[in-house]
Amino acid sequence: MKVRLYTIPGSHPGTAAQLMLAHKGIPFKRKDLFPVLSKPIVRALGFPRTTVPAIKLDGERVQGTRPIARELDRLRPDPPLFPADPEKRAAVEEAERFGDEELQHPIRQIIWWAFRKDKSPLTSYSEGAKLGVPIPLAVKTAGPIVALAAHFNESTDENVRADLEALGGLLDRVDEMIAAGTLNGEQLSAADFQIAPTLKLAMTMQDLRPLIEPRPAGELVRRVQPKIVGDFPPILPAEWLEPLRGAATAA
Ligand SMILES: N[C@@H](CCC(=O)N[C@@H](CS)C(=O)NCC(=O)O)C(=O)O
Repeated sequence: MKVRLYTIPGSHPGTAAQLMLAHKGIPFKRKDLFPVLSKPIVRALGFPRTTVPAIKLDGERVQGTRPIARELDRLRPDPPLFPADPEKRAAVEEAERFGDEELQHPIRQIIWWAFRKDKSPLTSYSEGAKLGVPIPLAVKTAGPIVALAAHFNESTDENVRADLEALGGLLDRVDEMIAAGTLNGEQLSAADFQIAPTLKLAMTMQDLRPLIEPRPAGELVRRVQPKIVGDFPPILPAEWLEPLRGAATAA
């Protein structure tokens, strides 16, 4: 099988796709794209939308973490990405939907907000990236790309503050799904591969790492080991972190 994955360095859904391919033991070639520039490139490659991960499987195009999970299971059923039992499968699919639709975006919004304030940590996030240009040059000229990515993702003060207010509740949902055995169960599933990279991306931020690490959510990340690199020194206003820190102390 000839497999080519299009992604962006550090992309959490892009990492989810890589974890699922690895779970299936399917070798693949990865093409890293610049954020924002990825949008027209992915469309020019014939995919219907602008997002990564986008994948060509023997020339067939599949886009989005959830369609990719299903196509991989269809092409190579073993080891599965979903439980065979219908009730358990429904729970995993709901966890996967939650990861895709509710958890992915706030973390994306927070990280682009942070990069707009300080681009210097970008180098740490670009480790291992194959962008076709030297990383120091890419980082040096990243200003307009970062500004556009923050704009497209609506990484405003207001949104990021609201994201941080809601994050405690989202982490509680992850911990509940772990306690119920839907996540981090005996067999890892598409939902684990969906959610762990998003948590890992959040944990690259020193502001958020200590609030996630001690939770069951942190254990899931340690088990799945999503290969997202990066380290962002404290940048979020203490006042914005208060609701999250308060929730961690109460728990
Ligand atoms: N939620 C979808 C989309 C992922 C997504 O939004 N990826 C971002 C990078 S992390 C992207 O490609 N953004 C460019 C765009 O929105 O056009 C999935 O899980 O596949």
